[in-house]
Amino acid sequence: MQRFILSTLLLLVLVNPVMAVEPRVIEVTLDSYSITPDHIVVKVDEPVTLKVTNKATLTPHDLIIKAPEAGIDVAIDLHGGKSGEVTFTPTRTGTYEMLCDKKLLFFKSHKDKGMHGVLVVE
Ligand SMILES: [Cu+2]
Repeated sequence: MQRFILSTLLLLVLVNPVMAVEPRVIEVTLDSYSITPDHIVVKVDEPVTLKVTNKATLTPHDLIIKAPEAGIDVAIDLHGGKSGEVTFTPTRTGTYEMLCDKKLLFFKSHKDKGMHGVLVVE
């Protein structure tokens, strides 16, 4: 009987939705000059991990999403071939710009060359 109670308690803990806080993992690839996917949809109050890889051989790229009002403050700077990740929980619905803000001297910015997209929180 005690064993039954213990296993019932364990089951309750396991199915408790409050315990289910594993972030959703989304893979993002940076390249010269693209962000893939360039349209990411996440849910408000759902933790999300962005695993970001810079596929370019030499060119450094970064991923910037600045929306502190929505709990989002992403800035990952990656040398060619490197990966990094960031975890956050969006707190407000909306559409937020993501981009690479690199720019070399008088050349066009990476954003202008195509490295931009949107993070949609719904
Ligand atoms: Cu870039």
